[in-house]
Amino acid sequence: MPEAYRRTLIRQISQHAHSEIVGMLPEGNWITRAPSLKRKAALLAKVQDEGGHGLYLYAAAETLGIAREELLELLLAGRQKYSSIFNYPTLTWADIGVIGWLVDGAAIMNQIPLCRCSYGPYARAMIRICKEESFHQRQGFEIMLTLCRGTPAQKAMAQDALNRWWWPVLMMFGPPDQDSQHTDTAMRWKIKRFTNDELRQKFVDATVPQGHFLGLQFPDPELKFDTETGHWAFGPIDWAEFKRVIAGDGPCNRQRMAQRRAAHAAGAWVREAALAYAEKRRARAAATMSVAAE
Ligand code: BYC
Repeated sequence: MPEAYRRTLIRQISQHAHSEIVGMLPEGNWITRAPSLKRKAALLAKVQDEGGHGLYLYAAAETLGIAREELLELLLAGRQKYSSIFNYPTLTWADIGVIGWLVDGAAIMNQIPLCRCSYGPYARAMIRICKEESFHQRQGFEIMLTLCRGTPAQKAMAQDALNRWWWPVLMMFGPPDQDSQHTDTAMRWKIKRFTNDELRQKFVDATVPQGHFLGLQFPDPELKFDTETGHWAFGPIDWAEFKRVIAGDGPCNRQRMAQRRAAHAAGAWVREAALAYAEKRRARAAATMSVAAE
């Protein structure tokens, strides 16, 4: 395998894995405050799914010859990125609806093509992840539908969440094509199948009618359907904000990393116990083998 291809895959897959793990935090914030038992059970399952996605992806990265421990150290040392979107706060229950509807919706748009990427272990992990993300997207849309059909205060809460999340969600697809460092090679190597701007446009085209169905307004005065191109045209994205967030200066970057570091430290005894148990099993199996050989 060419070294540059391997390094590109490790970079993308590990950042993707970190995003899944850090992505558990904003939603985890609402598990104890979900408005009903049904909502709580669904949210709990969704957050657990994200943890599982992180594990499949770390396992896919390990096939490239790097250990999960090393990748986690890079994340915790701030030397590898995770998605910009998880540095925004979840202020109300409607944010949980918007995360499912838009963040998981954007994730699906980006990840479906990855099911056909040139590296098998990544592509195979993506197949199951995409199935689960599609359930997540629906649960988010259903939360939004309930709020939008509810009281005026609930509808206002849904609108406020859309206003705060819309632009950061568009940034999830990465910088515009002319500023994207990795797109050309990743497309040539068939890791990426579409450019950042192509996926962003597909997402806007799919999502705007859904928002209108909910009776919501997008916080973009320039959003309009272009009959010539057949696409929804949208206003300029604040790329300075994106750069600030990925450089570590978003609204919640410090909090997210502090929570991850604390969770990692608190889990040390579990990792140690698992290793000790594996060592005991290995020693027991070796002893049984040597008795059998005698
Ligand atoms: N946030 O050359 P570019 C999810 C970085 S969804 C932070 O275009 P590339 C989930 C980029 O890494 C989110 N950083 O890069 C959903 C590069 O920096 P480095 C995770 C970003 O790789 C719901 C630099 O900017 N999804 O997990 O060709 C619930 C230049 O960018 C971002 C994935 O990771 C960003 N938004 O394209 C729970 C999908 N955008 O590495 C979880 C797989 C760009 O040189 N990844 N950067 O330091 C991809 O498809 C591609 O890596 C990207 C970026 C489209 C994200």
